[in-house]
Formats: sequence, structure tokens, C-alpha cells
Amino acid sequence: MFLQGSLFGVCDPAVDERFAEARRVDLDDRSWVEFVPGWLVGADAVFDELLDRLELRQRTNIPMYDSLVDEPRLTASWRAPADGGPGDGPTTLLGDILRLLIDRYHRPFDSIGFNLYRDGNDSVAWHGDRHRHHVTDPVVAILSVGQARALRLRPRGGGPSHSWNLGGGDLFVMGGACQHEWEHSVPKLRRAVGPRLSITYRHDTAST
Ligand SMILES: O=C(O)CCC(=O)C(=O)O
Repeated sequence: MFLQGSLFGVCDPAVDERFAEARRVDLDDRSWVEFVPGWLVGADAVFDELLDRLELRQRTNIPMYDSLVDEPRLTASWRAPADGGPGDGPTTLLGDILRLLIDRYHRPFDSIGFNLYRDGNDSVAWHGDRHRHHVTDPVVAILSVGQARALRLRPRGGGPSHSWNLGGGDLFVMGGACQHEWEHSVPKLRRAVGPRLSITYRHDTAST
């Protein structure tokens, strides 16, 4: 069964409500990831629509080690209304996806972060998401549209890394102790690559 967006007309983008292609990988006995290749059909239309609608900005003066740097990507964010419900989402489809993720992963997803990697020079360094300091074992779900970029995971502080190429409607979910005990990054690329937008669902409290 495919859930369809309603904004797009004839070839409406759609996601697979059954998550039929989901592949789960246990990174260790506390941390897991789930990869659903091509979960969103019509990802290019969603990419174009979001690029038109979002007010993407570059964050500046970000503390990095001993200096302040401009973040090498553009970002925007959406947060659910404070009434406790998931709200409508920034578009109908993204709101429907938020509700699907709540049902599948049993977490109260309430925000969406958008990250635009304009080309191979844009990146994000190794990190665990900061909300791990107030949410235990948060689940983070990343839907990728546009060109594929590598998302890497390694044990916190270093060690052999795993890599997934994410773009074109792929869904990638990190759960268990991933944000506490693992770090993730999107490395810069030396070769030319087109833009990728990651649509990142998070929850700011622990349970549904
Ligand atoms: O863009 C991605 O796939 C990763 C995003 C991310 O790690 C972050 O914004 O914290």
C-alpha cells in the first residue's frame, strides 16, 4: 500500500506504508539502523517542491574545536505545534510521513530538520545528535532526496566505519544507542556531485 502526497498532481510522490524493503542492521547489541532503499517514489518532485518552499539559510559562527566557522550546508527546520499533536507538517506528504514514522518506531516525532548539501564541498562532521543529552535512545529518521551522498557511522571516538549511499528517496533510521555510542557524518567529496536534501525527523521527548 502506498501513501501518496496530494500536492503534486498526476505522478504524485508516494511512500511504501508497509516498509516492505526495510533492511535492519544491528551495529552492536545496543544500536541499530534501518535502511529502506527507494522508500519515497517521486523523490525528485519532492526535492523541487521543498527547494521552492523552504527558507534555507547558512548558519554562521558555529563553534568548531577552537574556532568559529560557517556551517558548510544550508538548513531549515519545522517544529510541531505545542499542543502535543503532530500537526500538519510543512507539506501534507511530510506530515503523513511523520505519522507513519510515529506508528512504526513508537517515538513522538515532532520536528523536521532540512539540510541542503549544495555540492561536494558541503558536509557535516562526525557527531551524535545533541538531543541525546535529554532523550535516551532517540530514533532519528533521515529521508534523502536529490543526489546520493555517503552517510557514515563509526563508534564514538573512532573505529571502523560503516557507509550508506543515501539519495533519491532512501529512508535511513538510526535507533537504540546510536546517538550516544556512535557518531555519524556526511563527508566532503572531491568529485562533482549535484545537490542532496536530507529531511530529518526527530523527537524531543522520549515516548509516544
Ligand atoms: O544529512 C544527513 O544525512 C545527516 C544529517 C545530520 O547528521 C544532522 O543534521 O545532524
